[in-house]
Order: sequence, then structure tokens, then C-alpha cells
Amino acid sequence: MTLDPSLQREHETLTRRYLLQMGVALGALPWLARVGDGAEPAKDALATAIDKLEYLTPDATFGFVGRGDPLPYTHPEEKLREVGLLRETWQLEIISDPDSPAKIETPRLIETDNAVDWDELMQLAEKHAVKVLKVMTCNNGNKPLGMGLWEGVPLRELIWSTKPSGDLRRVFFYGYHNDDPKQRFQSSLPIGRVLEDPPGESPVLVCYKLNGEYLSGKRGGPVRMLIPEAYGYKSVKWLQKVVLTNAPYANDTYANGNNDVDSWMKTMARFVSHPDKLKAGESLAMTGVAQVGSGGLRKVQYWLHPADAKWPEDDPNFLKAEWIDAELLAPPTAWGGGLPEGKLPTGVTHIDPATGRPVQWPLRYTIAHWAAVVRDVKPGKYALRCRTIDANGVAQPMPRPFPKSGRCSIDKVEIIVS
Ligand SMILES: Nc1nc2c(c(=O)[nH]1)N[C@H]1C(S)=C(S)[C@@H](COP(=O)(O)O)O[C@H]1N2
Ligand SMILES: [Mo]
Repeated sequence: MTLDPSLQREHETLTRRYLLQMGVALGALPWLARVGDGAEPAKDALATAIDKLEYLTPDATFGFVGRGDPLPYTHPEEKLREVGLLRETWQLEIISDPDSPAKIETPRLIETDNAVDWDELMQLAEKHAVKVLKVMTCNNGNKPLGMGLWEGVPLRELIWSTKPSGDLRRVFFYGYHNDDPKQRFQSSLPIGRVLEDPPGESPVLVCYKLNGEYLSGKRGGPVRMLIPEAYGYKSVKWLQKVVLTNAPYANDTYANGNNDVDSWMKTMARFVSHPDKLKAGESLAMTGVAQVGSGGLRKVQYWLHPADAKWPEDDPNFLKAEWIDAELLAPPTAWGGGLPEGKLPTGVTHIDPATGRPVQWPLRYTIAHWAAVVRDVKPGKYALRCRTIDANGVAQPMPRPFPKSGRCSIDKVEIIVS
């Protein structure tokens, strides 16, 4: 698996430290070899690597998923201004659903000149801004798109401004899509999730910053939704309309693609780096990334076995295999992502204000890096797999194995030792 470039760089830095400690030959992985290439001794390489450590994905290298022809953020500036996709012209309408009305006293409408605008959002931000670490992953993608520090205002602050009094069961949100209904992208949540956060969960956000900078157009700016525990399709970009409804069902665009739109992020492991070929006697060094879903993460494991070995059909998830624990790597000390000096700002959720360190590790809805080394592998053709064990002790791909609720199959690669 190849990660987005900055995730890859950060991953290499973290894992290199572990592998150097383990005494793995610098040629064992291509990027280890890169570090050892020059006259640089391993120790200095380690120090350099730690200096370069980067956990967050810069906006420029984030993976993109979005529809639109043209893509909304590619409009010329004049058009962006006209359609409200610049901070100074952005407006958000909050209305009651005409088809299934919610009781609200004060709809927020452009027509009546009381839509939410940037200044109001920034005023709310002074009091209510929330900063949250969250990995963006497409429900249909095999690997994360990027790891972000997102900032926004809880959506409920804006909903309360309409003075709702009942018949309100769900919230629909819509992005700008060239005024073409066929291009529209929408998603939804139950009102309860928007109004209240289960302990340990972050609020549903109206988001305007990534990694300390205002959202770029590509990332959904000026304002997008950000649902911390959800796959990417809930986090509607180019947000312009919120509809409060008494309808009891999801109306998500992603439902049309046979996706399960009530599925929270899953825990899973992916390989990032491993050799395809090895000489007998060399160490097999592997690294990877784990996505920490709603079930948390206890550990990552790998399983190396002869490629042609038959496996009993009644054990499709390899529960009886000899899985071995990999090393889960420590949280970063420099966070990368373009943050000044790699430092997190104050007030990030789940970061201890006294130490600047995460209150626990790994954090749910983020990523963690892992690595492992196998010594002295005998010649042969091997299959190598990795999996997560979640905080409930459940092994990947369980407890929610179906692909349309988020990809989580067990990753597998092949390695030849000669
Ligand atoms: N308006 C709009 N928002 C959208 C989409 C879209 O097509 N249009 N795609 C969604 C999907 S499916 C994903 S996975 C995420 C990806 O976010 P990113 O491009 O910032 O990584 O955006 C979501 N928000
Ligand atoms: Mo997606």
C-alpha cells in the first residue's frame, strides 16, 4: 500500500526509529536504505528522522474525493464570490423541511437577510470553537485519505439559533453543486447525535480550519461539515444548506451507491512497507498504519506463513492462525501538517493541556503507526497478513465485516525468500 506522500513520510520517520532500534539492516526496506545511502551514520539518521516526524497530512497532499462538473472549488474567483464560496460571501441557510416540517421559530434564510454568514460563524468560534484530530477515510476506499486537525463550531449552536421546539428528528446537510440537482451531495444525522455527544465523542462540527489554516476550496472551504466518528461522505464540503426535518430516515447521497450510511469508522490495519523479496538470513521488516475506529484499538498483529498452505474453509478470518503482535508506535512529539514548529495549538480535544500529549494512545478516529521484524526467515514463498484487535478484543474484519459499511478486509502481501 502506498500512502499519500506526507502520511508516507511521517510513517517512514516513525517506523525507521523502531527498525533501527531492532538492528534491521538499512537495506531491508527501500526507505531505510535511503537514509543509510549517504555517509550519514545510523544514529544521525535516527535523529534526523525524529526531527522530520510528521503525523498530520498537509492540505496539499490530502487525498480528494468529490463530485461536480466543474468541481466547485475550481471556479474562477468571480464565480466563487457570486456563488458564496469565498469567506466574505459564504452564507448558510437553515430551514424547516417543507415535505416533513420541523417546528422552528426563526428560519435562517438569504431571502429574509438572516442567513448565517462568516462573521457570525467567527463570533461563535470565539466562544465555542472545537479542535479535533480525525482521519478522513472514504467508505469505499481501502486506506485513509489524510489525517487532520480540524476546527469548527458545533452544528447545534447554529441549530439552536432557529429556536426549534419539536417535530425535529433528523438534520440534512447539503453542499454547493453548480445548482444542478444531479450533482448535489447531501448527508444526514439523527438530531440526537447533533445535540448531544456521548462521553468521549467530539461534537458534530461546522468546520472552517484544517491544521490551523482556513479550509482550502479543495478541502471543502470556506465551510464544510466534519463528523468525527464517520466516514468521509458525512462530512459534506462547500456547505450551504441545513434542513431540519421530521422525516425519520437518512437521505444521504451515499445511500444510492448501496452504502451503509449508519456505519461508523472501523478499526483496521494496512501494510505500508515490506520487502517483496528477501535473501535467506535477512530480517523481514514490515511497517503499517492502523485506523482506529469506534471499537478502539488494542493491538496490531501479523501472520507469516507458506503461501501454498491450505487453510480450513470454516475459518475464513484466520482466527486459528499463529498471529504475532506487532509494535504499536508511540504518539508523535512533532505533529507536522504545516503547524508552526509542529506544535499542536492549545485546546485540542483529547490532548492534555499540561503536557501537550494525548490523554490516551491511540485515539479513536485517528491513525497509529506500527512495525514488526521477523528474523531469519527460511527460503520459500510466503503470504504475510496483518490485522487489528479492537479494544473489545474483536479481530478484524469482525465485528462489522461487510465492505459497504467501510472497507476492512485483512490486508495480504506476498514475499519470496531465496
Ligand atoms: N459537497 C461534497 N462534499 C463531499 C463529497 C462530495 O462529492 N461533494 N464527497 C464526500 C466523500 S464521499 C468523502 S470520502 C469526503 C472526502 O473528503 P476530502 O476530499 O476532504 O478528503 O468528502 C465528502 N464530502
Ligand atoms: Mo467517500
